[in-house]
Amino acid sequence: MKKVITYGTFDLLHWGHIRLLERARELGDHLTVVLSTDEFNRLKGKEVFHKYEQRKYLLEAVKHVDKVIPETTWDQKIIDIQSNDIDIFVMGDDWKGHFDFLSSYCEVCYLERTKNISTTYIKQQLAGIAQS
Ligand code: C2G
Repeated sequence: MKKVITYGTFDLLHWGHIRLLERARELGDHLTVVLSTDEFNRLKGKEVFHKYEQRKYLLEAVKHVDKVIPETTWDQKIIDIQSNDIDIFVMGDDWKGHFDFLSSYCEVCYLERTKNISTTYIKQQLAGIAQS
């Protein structure tokens, strides 16, 4: 079984996220999503709309996702890869180069980020509607 792993906040889950998850899952037979906790998002400087349990619930309903575990620090990736017998680490290419060091432990794959959609864009559009 070829096991894939990816990381993220996945707030206000949208089709750019789903396309990433779909393509990541297609690289193997099992996809683990390591989901940023609310505390870790504060460290990342991200203000989330949906809390961790809600984001986890949404991701677990996605057919491409097999397992969801928490991301609490920047430094857990090697342990996650080793303890979950991961073959491929996947991120969107906005992270290109940042995780190349993981190639000592597994294949590292950056997938093209989906254009014209982001959680920030959704929030901005909704804020505009609310003000109009
Ligand atoms: N993504 C994408 N296309 C978009 C938006 C996001 O492909 N339009 C991808 C990102 O590249 C990332 C994943 O979806 O691989 C999750 O995106 P975020 O929730 O924004 O994750 P991020 O805050 O980048 O967290 O340790 C790594 C961090 O936890 C990554």
